[in-house]
Amino acid sequence: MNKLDDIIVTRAIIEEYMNDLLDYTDIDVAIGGGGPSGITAGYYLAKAGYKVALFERKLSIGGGMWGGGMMFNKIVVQEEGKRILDEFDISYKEYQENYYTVDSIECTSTLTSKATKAGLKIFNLMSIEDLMVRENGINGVVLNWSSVEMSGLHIDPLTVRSKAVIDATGHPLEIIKIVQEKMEEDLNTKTGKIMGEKSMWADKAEGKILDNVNEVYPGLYVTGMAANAVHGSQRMGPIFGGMLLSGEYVAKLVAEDLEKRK
Ligand code: 48H
Repeated sequence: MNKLDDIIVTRAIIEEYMNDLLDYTDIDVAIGGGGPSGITAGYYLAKAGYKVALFERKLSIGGGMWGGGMMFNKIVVQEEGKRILDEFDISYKEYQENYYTVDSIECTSTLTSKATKAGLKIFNLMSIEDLMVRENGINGVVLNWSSVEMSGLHIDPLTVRSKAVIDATGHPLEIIKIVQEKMEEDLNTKTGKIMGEKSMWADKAEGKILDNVNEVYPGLYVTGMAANAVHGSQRMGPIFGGMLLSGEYVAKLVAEDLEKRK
């Protein structure tokens, strides 16, 4: 083994991380939440050439996908979602017509690996605690370390500018909640407010999810479970086609918007 210097290891980590963080202070798209919908959105946006960062509160990426259904680490994907599994080269087994089972560990880790290789930058252990707002709507995200949030220490956050923000925070739709609490204008939902998630009905929930992906406030898009929750649709349990497809679809909407703004 070559001789090693502990301080070079330390300097390498600090310098490389700081370089990344500085490089991502002004970006095209900020995604809040690293569950399946956020990672998929990040993959397609990065693949299309946008500068995109995903901020995830937890240590691990993957949100609610690792645990499958009630800790049986399998998920189900229906026919329509299969082409996304193929895009990522994730294996699946036909259980019966229209129902494919997927190993949730392979699925989560492969989504993450392919997305980061496509150019998605992931910052874990950071929470979006607020938004940067200008006359035209949302212009960025306000971040703090999750450990600061968890410890309740009074430490001011830092801000990243982005042309668009995606709420992929799942059931609690945390970013949209900030907008509802702090902005005076209505949200782009039927009632102008958060309509709230309804009880389990997989068929309805999956049938509605792509209709629920939208620009819910100027500059702020919603995908994944948060899309059904903001528009008052059902939950779907451990079937994940809608999460993957809504990630792909929100990426398309955001890319179209960014092209128009050029
Ligand atoms: C940074 C944050 C913040 C914040 C939260 O819950 P997720 O997996 O989200 P989706 O929508 O991609 O997938 C939903 C799916 O996992 C699920 O729960 C399903 C299908 N449920 C159906 C049912 O019936 O129950 O991931 C969201 C991620 C998590 O990792 C959070 O830690 C993270 O967002 N997060 N990250 N800043 N303010 N809030």
